[in-house]
Amino acid sequence: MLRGLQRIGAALCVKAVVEVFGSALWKGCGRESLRARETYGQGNENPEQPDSEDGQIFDLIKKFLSREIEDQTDNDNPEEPGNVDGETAHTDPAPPALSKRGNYFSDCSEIHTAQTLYHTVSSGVHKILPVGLTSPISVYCDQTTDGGGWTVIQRRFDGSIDFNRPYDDYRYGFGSSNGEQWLGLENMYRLTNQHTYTLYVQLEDWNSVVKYAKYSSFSVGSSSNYRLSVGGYSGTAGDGFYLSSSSLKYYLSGQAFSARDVDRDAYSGSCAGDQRNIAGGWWYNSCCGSALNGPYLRPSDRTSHSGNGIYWAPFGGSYWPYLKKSKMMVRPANFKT
Ligand SMILES: [Ca+2]
Repeated sequence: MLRGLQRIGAALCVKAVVEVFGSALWKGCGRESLRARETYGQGNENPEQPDSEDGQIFDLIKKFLSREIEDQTDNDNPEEPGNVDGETAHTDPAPPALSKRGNYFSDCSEIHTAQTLYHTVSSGVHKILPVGLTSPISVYCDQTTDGGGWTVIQRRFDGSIDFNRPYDDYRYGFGSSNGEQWLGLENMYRLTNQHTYTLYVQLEDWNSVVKYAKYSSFSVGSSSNYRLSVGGYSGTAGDGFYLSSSSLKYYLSGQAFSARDVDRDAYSGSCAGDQRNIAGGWWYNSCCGSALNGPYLRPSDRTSHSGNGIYWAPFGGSYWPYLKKSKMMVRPANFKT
């Protein structure tokens, strides 16, 4: 906790300096695109450690949370057509090049820690700035499931966003942080390389049966192919990455990411491109026991040829092989609930 406070204090002291000496600089910070093209590959400086009293830190956290709440009134609306691909119609000038992570938390676990201090823990949309990005990204923070602190990286629940997209969309992200979303491989890479992260996959079928799969370690590799690294399954949904299965063709840890226009799977054809039962970008092998970015299929869509939808093979149930909701989210493995 002390280390967390020091980190948050460091972040907020820099913000305080900005507020005092450059409040006008905040005008452009209201909204940012999910896309990381402009920040991709750039590093960031860490703020200097402050020499703060706890009281000062708490006051600064309070100010920060007030700012976050104000920002939420300006969030993306998934029902606005212009926001479907994650872009916004906002016309404010681009954010100033402050290039200080100190103005933002690095993930939702830090926000949970700050909210806990003020008994204001709640789920919602925030902007975070993982190490390696120079512009903040908008994410949904799940602060209730399994102790909270989760940064959502994939979320589907109503089929409002089309997930049948080319590789570059998967690379830079699409959707909206308060709706259905794919956060983007580049953002996932930056996020999950800050610490050792845990992955929580929450799934729900059309009978409202909810199950989960939790992995003690999870990371997305760098831009060469965004390899999946995952281990330590526990949960109720079964291991959709097939980490302990004898079915090696479904073993997904270590696999590169493929999409309909980029084939990096181990199959002679293309799992994402020409398999009738599979669609959507994923870390395919040959091919998979899971594909959470598949087409959004409702029970009424079911035919003998409808194939897989949001697919997690070991989930089972009446509506196998497709699900109603999926949510993938990460938090540091050393997070204390
Ligand atoms: Ca192939």
